[in-house]
Amino acid sequence: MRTRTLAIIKPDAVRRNVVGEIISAITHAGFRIIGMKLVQMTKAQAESFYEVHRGRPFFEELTRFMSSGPIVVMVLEKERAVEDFRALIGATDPRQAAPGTIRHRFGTSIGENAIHGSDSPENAEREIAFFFSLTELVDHAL
Ligand code: IDP
Ligand code: MG
Repeated sequence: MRTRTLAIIKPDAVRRNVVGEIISAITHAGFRIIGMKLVQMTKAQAESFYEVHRGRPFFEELTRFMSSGPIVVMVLEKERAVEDFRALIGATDPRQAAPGTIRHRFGTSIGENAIHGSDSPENAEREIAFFFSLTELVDHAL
């Protein structure tokens, strides 16, 4: 069964002009893009998106960074989308991420790690609804 996940190309990667290379890696890995937009979150929106991390020592740095510039938000579809996308992006800290993963290739630090991927199907649904309405998602089966 095809499932969905939310991907975000983070402000560091947009600033470094590697959006095209990252999208290429994603589509070559077999994901279908069914929604995509370029947006800039406000600080309050970033705090809401990362609500689960409120209280963590890096919450302020994370939400400041995620609202610091444009991001590319995508809804991706694939068999086991959540698990396979987490494998494609690699460990949170780019130095720990396996060679070939997106964070290894494009991340620069644990905070500025180039890309986000939902960590469970439940969180994927919440995160997709945070950025997209139903009419903004295409149906490749049609
Ligand atoms: P994940 O993105 O791999 O799921 P989480 O632990 O959920 O990692 O953290 C969310 C995001 O918060 C990370 O992708 C990273 O950008 C940032 N982050 C996590 N830990 C740190 C830290 O120790 N310092 C700065 N930023 C961090
Ligand atoms: Mg996480």
